[in-house]
Amino acid sequence: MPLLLPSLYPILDASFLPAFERGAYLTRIVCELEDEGVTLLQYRNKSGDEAEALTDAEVMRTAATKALRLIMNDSPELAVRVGFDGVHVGQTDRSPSEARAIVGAERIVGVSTHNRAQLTAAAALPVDYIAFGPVFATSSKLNPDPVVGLDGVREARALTSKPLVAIGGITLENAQSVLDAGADSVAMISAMFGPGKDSAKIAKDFLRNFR
Ligand code: TZP
Ligand code: MG
Repeated sequence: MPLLLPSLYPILDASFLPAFERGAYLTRIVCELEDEGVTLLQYRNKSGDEAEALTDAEVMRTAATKALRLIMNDSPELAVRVGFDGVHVGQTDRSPSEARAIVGAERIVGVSTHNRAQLTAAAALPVDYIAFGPVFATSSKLNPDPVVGLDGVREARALTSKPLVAIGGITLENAQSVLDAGADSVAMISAMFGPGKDSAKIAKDFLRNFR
């Protein structure tokens, strides 16, 4: 059965986690997002070591119920080890087929794509969803691929019937245009997390408008 993607797919980047009382913050954010109706959440750590990712992920797994599906970025091994519900791999990580072999049939496997060739290739792979972007300019990724724009999302939609996640520069303000272009779900990092951001309130406002 195809995965039913929620309209909102927050990605919690470890760079936004506080140095002080990190575990308490993680527990609170996971519980608050779940209370607001978030059902899919990715953990992404591009700077810490494996021990840090493992510790964070264990806190998240303990805080979340099974109603909130937790996705590990990059590492299928870590996803299995901490009991996450899936893994998200990029073009330079393990291949989706390798990831699938590691996490098994029941867990979610998602893949990042950035152009038409990657998207078409991904459509034939054992993935539950395809992420496509950056839709708009982003500062959350080092050396991002060229922006695909709303036209890119429309083209992606026409090229695959797999669940489609749009990513890159998406905010509460432009989300409608991205969903209208055919995305099933929007992933957001910097629009949801970071200094001064009330992530739970942003999730609530989003889901009130776009559920
Ligand atoms: N892949 C394509 S764009 C991007 C990733 C991981 C970063 C998205 O972050 P933001 O802050 O929502 O633009
Ligand atoms: Mg990756």
